[in-house]
Amino acid sequence: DERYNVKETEAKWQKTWEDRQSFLATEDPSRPKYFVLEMFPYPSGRIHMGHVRNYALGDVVARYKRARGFNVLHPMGWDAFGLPAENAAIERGVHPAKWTRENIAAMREQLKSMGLSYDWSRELATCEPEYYRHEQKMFLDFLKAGLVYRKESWVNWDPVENTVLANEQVIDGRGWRSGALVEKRLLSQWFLKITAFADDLLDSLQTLDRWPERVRIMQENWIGRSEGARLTWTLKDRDDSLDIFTTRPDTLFGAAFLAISPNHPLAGELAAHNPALAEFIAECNRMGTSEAVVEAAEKKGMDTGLKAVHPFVPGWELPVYVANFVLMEYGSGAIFGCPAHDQRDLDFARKYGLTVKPVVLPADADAASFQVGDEAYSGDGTLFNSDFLDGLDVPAAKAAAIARIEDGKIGEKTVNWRLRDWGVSRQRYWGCPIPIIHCDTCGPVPVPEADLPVRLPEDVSFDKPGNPLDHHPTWKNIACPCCGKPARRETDTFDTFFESSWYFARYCSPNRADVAFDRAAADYWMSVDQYIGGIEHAVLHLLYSRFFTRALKTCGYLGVKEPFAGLLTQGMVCHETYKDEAGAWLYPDEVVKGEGGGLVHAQTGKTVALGRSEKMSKSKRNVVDPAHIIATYGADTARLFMLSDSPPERDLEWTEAGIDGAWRYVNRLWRLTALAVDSLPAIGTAMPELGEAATKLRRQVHKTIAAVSDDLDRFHFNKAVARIRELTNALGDFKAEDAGDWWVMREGLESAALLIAPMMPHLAEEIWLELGHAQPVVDTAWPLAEAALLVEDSVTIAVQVNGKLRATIALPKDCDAKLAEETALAQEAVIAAMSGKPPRKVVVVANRIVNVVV
Ligand code: ANZ
Ligand code: ZN
Repeated sequence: DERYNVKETEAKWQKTWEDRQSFLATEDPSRPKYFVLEMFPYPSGRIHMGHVRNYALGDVVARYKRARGFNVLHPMGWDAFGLPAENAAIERGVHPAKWTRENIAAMREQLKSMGLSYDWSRELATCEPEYYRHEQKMFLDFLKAGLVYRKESWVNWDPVENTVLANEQVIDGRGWRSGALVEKRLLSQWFLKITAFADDLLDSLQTLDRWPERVRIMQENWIGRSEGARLTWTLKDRDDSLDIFTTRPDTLFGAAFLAISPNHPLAGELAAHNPALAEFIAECNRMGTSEAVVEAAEKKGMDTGLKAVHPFVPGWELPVYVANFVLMEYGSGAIFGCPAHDQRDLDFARKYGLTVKPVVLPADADAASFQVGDEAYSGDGTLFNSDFLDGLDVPAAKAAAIARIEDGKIGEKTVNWRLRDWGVSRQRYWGCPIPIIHCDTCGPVPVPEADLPVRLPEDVSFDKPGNPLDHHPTWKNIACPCCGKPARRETDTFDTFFESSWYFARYCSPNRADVAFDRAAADYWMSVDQYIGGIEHAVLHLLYSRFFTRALKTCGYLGVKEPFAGLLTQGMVCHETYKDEAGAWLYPDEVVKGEGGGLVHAQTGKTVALGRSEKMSKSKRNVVDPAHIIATYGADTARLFMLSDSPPERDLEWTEAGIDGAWRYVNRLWRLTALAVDSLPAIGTAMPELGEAATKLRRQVHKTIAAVSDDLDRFHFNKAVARIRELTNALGDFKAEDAGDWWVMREGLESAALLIAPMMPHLAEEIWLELGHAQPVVDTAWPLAEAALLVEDSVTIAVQVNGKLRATIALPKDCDAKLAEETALAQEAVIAAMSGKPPRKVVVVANRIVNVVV
């Protein structure tokens, strides 16, 4: 009894596809194109299960679309700049370039062992000058187009290492290596004007109907369009005034205080003469001023002693606080607080003993008794306690308040965006150099295009903390392109999101040295038809890419503005967690079932505690190495399991039992074919008379074809797998006796081979070959279901041409005349009988006959 030799077989087919260049894509206007892309990996050194899932999903789509006649582009590359390479350099003395390139080589082999249908001739790595030179040019073009500017902005500063830290290097407010308390510093940095496209980035979300609703909402919230009003308050005993932004001008009569950001210029001015306030501001800054930090922190403030005068009520004076929850980067960095209708304001008011005066009455409440307790009321209702707004509903009151503000010329209706411009400067070595030269006379000067690329020097040392580009003896020094005097190169590099914001389009013409994109190729392939990747990129990467595509369109690089027409966000791969008696995490292969049935340590035999299933992560050790799985069971088994149990959007639970099941299935299907093959009729044998059982099986074959096609169209991969398994069971249970039975058996096995091919391409090829086909599955079209077999009742009817019987066809009982006519006219014998003439008349008698008159 032969066994399936998975190792040899998979290697053999991978080589065959490579030799035949099966996945080489070329622009071909005669076929519909399909660009399918998975998010490219960071070359950390080894693939993990998240990659396996992501790439298995993408490969099903690519192979399926290919079989359906699409001209498929399915490329792969490396998101190769970033901090881990620099850390490896610092910790282990390997150069980031060497580390990265070796990791790429290792991971490329791992991906190849998965049998993915990539066009490897289009591979790219973002750390190579052949790639990043184009983004330097883009940056300069964006600069010309007014989409780039320079501005002071805060960075994390490690006072012990004298270096800027990335956000992920700040742990609990301290430098990750020095342990020193991190400070904030202002640095001049480059910004991309993503806000220039805010409206369009928001509005166009409506057109992305093949994106998950959830992701569109996340983008919408991130862009954060707020309609409201800007309103100027006069300050008592001062000449200047204070501008605030509010989305609730209707609640103005419930105002209790004003508050400004600790970074507001007015706060700075007052602090100069007020040490207590200066200390409070310093405390706020230590805590961090990012939205996330502010959200989580306790709301605190300090009274400045200033009074602001209410815009509608002369003589009504309100205190002005500096408050830690007011962000300088939003609106105008100042607010009025209405405690009754805003939770933060309420918490603040309770803490500092301020008035809580409700002004919006909920529909079912009574004006005389309505009170606000611990919860602010932010819902709809009718205005009360509010002078000229009394009796209006909230939208009407907003409009009325704004009208009054505009009449009095103390402000106006405005729209505010949460979206900030994108700061792209990083004080890091392993990134793309920003192509700018700083001259004391001329200021920042773009590197002349002829001098691109600005290469990242590889002869750098990591002995000192900070950016090696700053310590490089010569690289920085360069003559100013404008005046020729000695000047300095910009030593900052781009945020690594920069590279991933356009890589997808580079795949259209990755080997063009002179331009980023061959315009004709980009016009042919873009947009990406299906993008697949993790939900963790649902905001930044996708938004930056959407912005970049628009900016590139503005500068004439591309013709489309949306990079990704379809998006699939996959769930995580999870595994149980284990801890030993001392509370240390254990790897799954350190844990076995003990004699009593409980879990024990494989070596020590000590009891192991089972924890809940969580996303596979090194920190909890609940990881299974794909390399090990592929080496043991083969790529097809791993791929099948990745697709089997859960829909792609959901989390997937990795289990031993699951992978065993997939492995057994691979072997079962192979054996089934091997056992049957000698009894099967030759390829192309005409269908004999079928018995009842054979007819029934044949129906199931065709129903499976139809249903699996439909499942794959909708990315219901787990359902598709389940149906193919059912079909396999039916074929396995079938007792073939006569010629008709074996004929259907062949049809069933062939269909199974073609249907599993997107999921298990190696096994599919092997079976297909075993069944006698010379042409591999990769070059074979997707099977089509016969419509007549999809309904339980079918009828055989005659087709006559000019009164002569030419064919009989099987049709669904009571099917519509159009299907009958189409099927009849498609019969070879009928076409021959018509000898090239068009039908003059086609008469369909339902369930009986089709008469063609020529
Ligand atoms: C008064 C008011 C009363 C507000 C009320 C809300 C409810 P979104 O929707 O996010 O745009 N705000 C304005 N600028 C701020 C800043 N720089 N930092 C922190 N908060 C700020 O939120 C707008 C609301 O957030 C504004 O409307 C303002 O508080 C506050 F019953 O004004 B509101
Ligand atoms: Zn100069």
